[in-house]
Amino acid sequence: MRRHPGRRALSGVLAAAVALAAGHLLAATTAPNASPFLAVGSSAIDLAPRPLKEFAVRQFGEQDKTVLLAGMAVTVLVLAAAAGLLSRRGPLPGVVLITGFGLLGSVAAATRPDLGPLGVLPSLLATGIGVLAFTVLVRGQRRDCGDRGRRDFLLSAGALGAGAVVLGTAGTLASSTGTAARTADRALRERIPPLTPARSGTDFARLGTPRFHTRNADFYRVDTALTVPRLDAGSWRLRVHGMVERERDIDLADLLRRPRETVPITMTCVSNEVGGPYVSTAEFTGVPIADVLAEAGVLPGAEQLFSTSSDGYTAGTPLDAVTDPARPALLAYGMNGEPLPAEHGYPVRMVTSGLYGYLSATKWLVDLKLTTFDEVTYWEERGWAEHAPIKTQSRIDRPRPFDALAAGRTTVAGVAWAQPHGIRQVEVSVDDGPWRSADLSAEVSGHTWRMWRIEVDLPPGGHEIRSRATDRTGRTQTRWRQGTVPDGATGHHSVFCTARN
Ligand SMILES: Nc1nc2c(c(=O)[nH]1)N[C@H]1C(S)=C(S)[C@@H](COP(=O)(O)O)O[C@H]1N2
Ligand SMILES: [Mo]
Repeated sequence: MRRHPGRRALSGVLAAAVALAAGHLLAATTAPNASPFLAVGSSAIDLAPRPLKEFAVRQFGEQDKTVLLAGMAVTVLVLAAAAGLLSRRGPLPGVVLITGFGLLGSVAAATRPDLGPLGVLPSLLATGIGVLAFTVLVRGQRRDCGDRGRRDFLLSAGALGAGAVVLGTAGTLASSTGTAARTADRALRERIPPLTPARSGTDFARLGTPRFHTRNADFYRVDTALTVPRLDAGSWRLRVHGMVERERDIDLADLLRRPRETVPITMTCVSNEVGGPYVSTAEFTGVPIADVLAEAGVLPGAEQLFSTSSDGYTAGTPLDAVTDPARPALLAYGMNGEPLPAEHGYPVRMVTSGLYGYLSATKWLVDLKLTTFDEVTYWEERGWAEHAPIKTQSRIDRPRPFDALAAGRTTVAGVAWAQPHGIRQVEVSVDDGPWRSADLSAEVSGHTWRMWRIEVDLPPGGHEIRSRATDRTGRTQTRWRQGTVPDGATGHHSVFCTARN
């Protein structure tokens, strides 16, 4: 084996791969997030310092999790190959590395909020299999270095490689199917009215604005979940407790029996940069949160509705927002005429008009606790604000940045939002010239976005077009540039383009 560095490196890689795959499969049959690979990934997400997180979101957008997993895979395989190379005199270096990985996975799994103590089992199994596979490969090599040794090595390496692929694929398939509770799901579908078609004039999609309703598949997605939680509608329960007179324990049948509301709401993420894509609109169906709270009887002194998801994410919504009769705040189970897609919180999530999603829109909701603001939430621990009303914003969708246009008259169009108040006016300025008022789309409600368009005259040359919105309280979007931390970005969106003769 001393003379075969390539085989040693490959042994390390194969042992690591088969170990991770075995852990992944065992986890898939119980709790998918207990997969050592995913547990470490989830912990990395939770432990990442804020600047790193922002960088990842900015650089990779919704692909950030794929990039993380790919980076982890490369790191593990490179280290495993290195440990294999070091194992010249025997398997010890590789065994140490694999055990180290195993410990890392166990610690990560043991500290995940959504996993019980059994969550470490997949990591322990993976460690055992990894150590065994590596030892067998390295030891087998020491016995025979000739052609037979070569053949034996290729055989066992091939078997291990194939085993890793089969186990890993089986694990991924098993965790994505899950147990479907057909009856509960059918009851859910029956309670959701078909999507109300948007009235004409509510968007300028032909000019490049979004359509009024964002399709579920196109709705922006932001969450900390490395694998999408797949909850079973039949066994879903929501606990309502804390500062209440009567604790409640609600199941889906109970929720579906209650009076429901169907309303379009525009959701916005606090991480949306000026001009960014994290804003979408859907018609949500659900039960007013206030109804459930009234039933539980909120005790005096409660300030915050502290919500927890099945995967341990927490958010704190100011109580006055969810009990404000002027704005929808729902335990939502329907989205655009369908049950919530798994990515958007199936079977039940919160949606609150006028607050950024991180503190008002918990997906995969399982627990509501009435507390004071002393109880600190996931994003607050990471430096985001305790209160975060959505800031009035406008975005230019046409022209696109750096478009080359024909000089002369051209249409500028975009979208603006100011939930829960709504948009009163959008103005556009070219090259810091006077602000001119744009035409607005038909208003649906203050809880939804509004599209705008205007004709401008562009002489040949480079131009900067900027927009600003004024909400129904009369407040105009500030030009002052501020980043997304701690409570949402401000500033005008501006687009540079060139006009040619
Ligand atoms: N369980 C859970 N709910 C969550 C989050 C999360 O990470 N986990 N992210 C929140 C954030 S930051 C936003 S902006 C919205 C996004 O909802 P969407 O992905 O359906 O658009 O969900 C909120 N609810
Ligand atoms: Mo967000």
